[in-house]
Amino acid sequence: MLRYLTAGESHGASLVAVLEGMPAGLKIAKERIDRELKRRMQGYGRGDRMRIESDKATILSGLRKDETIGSPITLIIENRDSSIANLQQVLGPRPGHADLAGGQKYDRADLRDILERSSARETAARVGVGAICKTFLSEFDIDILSHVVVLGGIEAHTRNLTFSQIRKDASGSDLNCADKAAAKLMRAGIDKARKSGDTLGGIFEIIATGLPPGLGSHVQHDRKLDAGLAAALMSIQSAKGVEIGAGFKAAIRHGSRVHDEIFYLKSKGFFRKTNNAGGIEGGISNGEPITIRVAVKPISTLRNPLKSVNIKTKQTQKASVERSDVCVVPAAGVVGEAVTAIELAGAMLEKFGGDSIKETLRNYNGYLKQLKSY
Ligand code: EPS
Repeated sequence: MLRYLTAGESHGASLVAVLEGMPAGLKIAKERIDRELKRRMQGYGRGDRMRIESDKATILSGLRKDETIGSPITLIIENRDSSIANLQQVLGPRPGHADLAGGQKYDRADLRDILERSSARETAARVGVGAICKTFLSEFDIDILSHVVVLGGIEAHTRNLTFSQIRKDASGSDLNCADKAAAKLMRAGIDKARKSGDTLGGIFEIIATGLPPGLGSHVQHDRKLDAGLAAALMSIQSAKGVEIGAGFKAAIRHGSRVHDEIFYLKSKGFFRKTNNAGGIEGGISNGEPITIRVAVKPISTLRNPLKSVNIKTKQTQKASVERSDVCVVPAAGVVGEAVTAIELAGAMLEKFGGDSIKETLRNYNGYLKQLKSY
């Protein structure tokens, strides 16, 4: 079983993650982890914190000579801004943030005690864990990308692009968007929102390729692959909706225009010409790419703040203003890749097991052989 925990406050000493269940014998390149951490910090519309930090991971346990040894892997990412002890108290909860509900739940008189942990800074730790899981998935030629498909109401036109075209075009964009013309309009939207002290949300898409059919299961609610992925993606700060394949559009079409017809070629095995199911049927991967879209709300810290109530005096006041971003959709996509990688690595290990990569690969190859004669 693959599991992980993160710890750390936004302005505490550091972020920490412990990942357990990764088989032994996997070569980990620290540069790959740092590259992912850097990607998370980028994106037009990010705030000043990203100019302060330069996220890098230190691995404290679980590796010997850059190779996993089966024991829990501990990652630590230091915060350059670790001013938590000196930060002023927060009394005006921001609508949309965890401030008020968290303050009530944990009975804190200073909402900083809540926001320090609810901040999306925590996602740096998850991106570190995700980079290790991506390395694991590479052993099976499973690849994951994210790209921005909507930002501030502007839609990117990418439906006809292949996986590699999207990767190429999106990675050259400071918005991780494969449609240049749309990205220009999105950037203008971010500039406008910044000027008026407002924020913007959007939608990112995740595509995962190279998956075998058979991950997850229809037999029990908590073994369904789509349910696990949806939970993982919904757990990203700012996520407000997850749709798999055609998602909400499938609800308004006839069945004949939704379900992906089945074909067979001896050279290819079973395959589809459409992928409205988004690669998952009955909670099981069907061998087609997994496609998921995640709706990201606008950041809830507004420089031109909304109405709120002082939790001490109960007087109406403006919500508190913290240093923040105008838009985090591209960064949220990088986090989406990470949590998808963690979920898929867990599903691979559930199906194929193995305490060493050699064993997992042997089991995997045996299954592929079995599928060939199905
Ligand atoms: C973030 C770090 C935070 C914010 C942002 C994301 O740093 P700070 O609060 O010091 O500016 O920039 O957090 C939020 C959007 C939020 O609502 O908390 C990060 O590392 O991703």
